[in-house]
Amino acid sequence: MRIVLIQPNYHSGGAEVAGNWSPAWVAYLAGYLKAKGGYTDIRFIDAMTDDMSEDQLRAALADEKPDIVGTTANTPAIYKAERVLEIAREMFPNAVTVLGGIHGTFMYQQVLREAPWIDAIVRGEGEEVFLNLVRSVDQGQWPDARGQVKGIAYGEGEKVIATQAEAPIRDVDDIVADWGVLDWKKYIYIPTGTRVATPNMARGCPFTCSFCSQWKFWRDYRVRDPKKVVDEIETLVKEYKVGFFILADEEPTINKKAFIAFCEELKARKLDVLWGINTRVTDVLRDEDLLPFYRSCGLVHISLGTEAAAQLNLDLFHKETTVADNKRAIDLLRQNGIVTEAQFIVGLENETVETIEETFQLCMDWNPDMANWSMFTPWPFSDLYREMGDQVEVHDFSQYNFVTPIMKPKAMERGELLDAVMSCYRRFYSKKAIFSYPWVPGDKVRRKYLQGCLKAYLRSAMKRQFYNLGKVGYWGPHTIKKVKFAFDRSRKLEQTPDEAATADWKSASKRKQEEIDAGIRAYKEAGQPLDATQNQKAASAKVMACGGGDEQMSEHAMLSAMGGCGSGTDQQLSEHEMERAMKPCAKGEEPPLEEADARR
Ligand code: B12
Ligand code: SF4
Repeated sequence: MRIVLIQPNYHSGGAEVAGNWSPAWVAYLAGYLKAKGGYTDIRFIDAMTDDMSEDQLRAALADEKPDIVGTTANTPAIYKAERVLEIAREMFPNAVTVLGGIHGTFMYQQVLREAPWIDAIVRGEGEEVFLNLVRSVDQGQWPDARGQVKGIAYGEGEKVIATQAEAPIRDVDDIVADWGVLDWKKYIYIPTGTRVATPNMARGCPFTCSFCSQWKFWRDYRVRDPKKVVDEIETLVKEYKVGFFILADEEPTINKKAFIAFCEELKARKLDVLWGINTRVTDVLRDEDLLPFYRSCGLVHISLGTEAAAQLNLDLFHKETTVADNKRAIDLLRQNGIVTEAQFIVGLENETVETIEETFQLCMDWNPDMANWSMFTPWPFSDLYREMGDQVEVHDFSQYNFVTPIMKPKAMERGELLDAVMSCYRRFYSKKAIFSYPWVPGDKVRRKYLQGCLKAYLRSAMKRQFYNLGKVGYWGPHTIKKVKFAFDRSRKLEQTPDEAATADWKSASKRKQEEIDAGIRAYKEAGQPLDATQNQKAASAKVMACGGGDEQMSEHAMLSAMGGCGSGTDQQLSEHEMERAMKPCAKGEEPPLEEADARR
């Protein structure tokens, strides 16, 4: 069985400008197929890093003779991914073509209609589903028995069939990556000048930010054994000479115990590696005393989802943080020698030149080391889309990339929005380049790192790759009117993923919400308090249903959140937690957590 995996050649001048990134999906799928299925003949073509034309891809594929060709797609890469599999179909009509990743997971109906040459879409977490699909092909049961492979979607005549969703992998320690499938010399991170990887410690997120798709994708929050993750990192460092990694996790710090155990283990092994994470402001505040320890373990870069300067938008995004929290978190990180990166989302309907300027001024006041301004991007499968979908005019998904203004604010042209964002970057980084990065006192590692980041930015700006500036024809404020985003207006959203299509796609928070609803109904019907078990279920349900805040809750509530769906624990909850759990959660409403803590 030969399996060929391909990273489609999609570029958009955002996060990628920091270097060439090694794709984790390939390593995790390859590792699982080998360990669990004994499938060892796995090849990888990185058309993105090698910036391959279609002819080059054909040439690379020519000698492969694959039985299965798999590719990946987030939303903007979808058309490139479809094309990759079309080429594979033309070249190897008998090979089974498979698509995985977030976009197809939710948009499988549309994708299968526009790309009927795709034999199967693997929905959600890929390892177990892909293994079963590969086995089915290997055992000659494909395509007749494909309906028995859980977690896939495929076309049958005019119909699109989605098989029952596969459960998220319970024992995540079964997931062992094989990073050896990559050609490591390609993957260099510019800020450190070393090889870079994105290993995965935790999957999923217990929060439910309305603009985000990740918590839905992974469904349950699960954490791998920190020791095993460090084993993986040790292999990355010693065997593949990786000098920098970013945890690919959505939320690596929410399970404080696991994160501390991870740091301790990493420190004990004395690996020569620096690393970074994306996390939430609230976790930084929670771990104020631990920040020096984190830094001593090599954690040099924290990217914070500060998202919006205006409290209004923080509430809209269900971020459950405040503007004041954001400033304090950045101060704490700076004091502890950790590079801080603040991320802002701009370009909502109410955006104006003035609000962007306000965001900028606030950012200057917070004074992070780095900042980025992403264009609000309305994933059709996000919750926020339900509220604002009718305002979305552009359905050319190739431009859903955080750097293109998909939404046009009422009072701004798209070119103006891009210009306002570029003005933020220009002013922010010129000031940093002159007054900050060369003078970072004492800390050589941090200084070198920041100068490396600046180099990466400048390099992509010079090549006009940053934010696709060359492609759209932006050369400064005088070109605002000439900027062309060249949206393909013929692209339509065929349908938003409907409830029926995703009925069995239950994220932990959705299931918990159902439990709460059932609990409340039972309470109302019975006209009396619930028994202990019912109470407990409702309380653990509450942890996730509100979209966060649980890290300030009791250890007990935290444990139930970590247990994922319905696992619960047998500990009793305080009366107050019960009450709070039973209270229906209005949008944006924060439960009175401090009060609960004070009582305890
Ligand atoms: C690392 C990363 C990158 C790296 C990518 C490295 C690489 N080549 O893979 C870099 C920095 C280059 C990058 C760039 C971009 N990224 Co990015 N990135 C991430 C990040 C942080 C982690 C992804 C990851 O490795 N996860 C771990 C792996 C194991 O998970 P996975 O990729 O989902 O794969 C699993 C399944 O999806 C499935 N699967 C995936 N592919 C396949 C294929 C087959 C055949 C099968 C069977 C299964 C399968 O199986 C895997 C194992 O379970 C995520 C956020 C997050 N925390 O997840 C954002 C994220 C994926 N990025 C995102 C975006 C938008 C972008 C950019 C457009 C931003 C920009 N303008 O720069 C570009 C697009 C670049 C491109 N060509 O795709 C979005 C996608 C959202 C969406 N709805 O599509 C995310 C989710 C961030 C977010 N907050 O929304 N990114
Ligand atoms: S904290 Fe919010 S934005 Fe971040 S991964 Fe979780 S749900 Fe998405």
